[in-house]
Amino acid sequence: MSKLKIAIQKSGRLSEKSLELLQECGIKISNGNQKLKTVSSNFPIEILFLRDDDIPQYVEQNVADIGILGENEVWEKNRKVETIRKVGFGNCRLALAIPKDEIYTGISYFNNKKIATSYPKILTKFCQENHLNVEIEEISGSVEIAPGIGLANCIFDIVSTGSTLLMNGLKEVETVANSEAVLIKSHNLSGEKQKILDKLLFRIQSVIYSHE
Ligand code: PRT
Ligand code: ZN
Repeated sequence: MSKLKIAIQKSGRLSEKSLELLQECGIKISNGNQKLKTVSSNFPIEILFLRDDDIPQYVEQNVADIGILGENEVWEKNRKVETIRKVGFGNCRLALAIPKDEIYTGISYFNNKKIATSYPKILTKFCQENHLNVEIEEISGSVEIAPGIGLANCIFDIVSTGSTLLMNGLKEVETVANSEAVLIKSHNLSGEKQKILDKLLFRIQSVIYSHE
């Protein structure tokens, strides 16, 4: 019998909750996330532990059949995958922030500004929709320090409590999107794998209801 391959984050903010969700679905997982992959002893599933950035590509290419990751990564990577449902954790927002002493004049404030971000595609789309002419500085991490070190005027990043912005002398002025962890699937699942997925989805549904 074939196994459904699920990709989850190896180590990061979504790792523990993703494993917990599977365990709450009654799926026994033995090896933790030290290995690259592991199988369940009581459900036809194989778990692949990956960087969240790579999950959309792997699902598009059928290396994994399904995956759990932040919807922000699904938008940014823009791969051919299907978003099935939210899974009840990982809530955050994508927001624009500026130095706290600046006077914010509305969205046109960003015209001709240099914005640092790890999400250039989402930001480009937002700027096009709002007819903003900006310069986007793509960096892979520690985006919040960019204005302080003179790399950019402002930032576009993930915010959850807002304390990182505060610590770096920034203030949030526009929320561009709300994101949370979602389950995605490949467009080419076999009938057999779809059946396993339906079973899993039924269990996920019950787990999420029981949390509400
Ligand atoms: O190694 P890998 O590539 O797998 O991990 P990663 O470092 O890219 O991702 P990770 O683990 O930081 O985040 C995984 C996913 O969690 C993100 O794609 C979001 O969908 C979700 N998420 C939820 C967050 C946050 N909350 C969050 N607060 N991702 C990042 N942050 C960061 C943010 O970038 C900023 O630096 O936390 C800081 C802000 O937090 P506050 O609470 O100070 O506002
Ligand atoms: Zn990542």
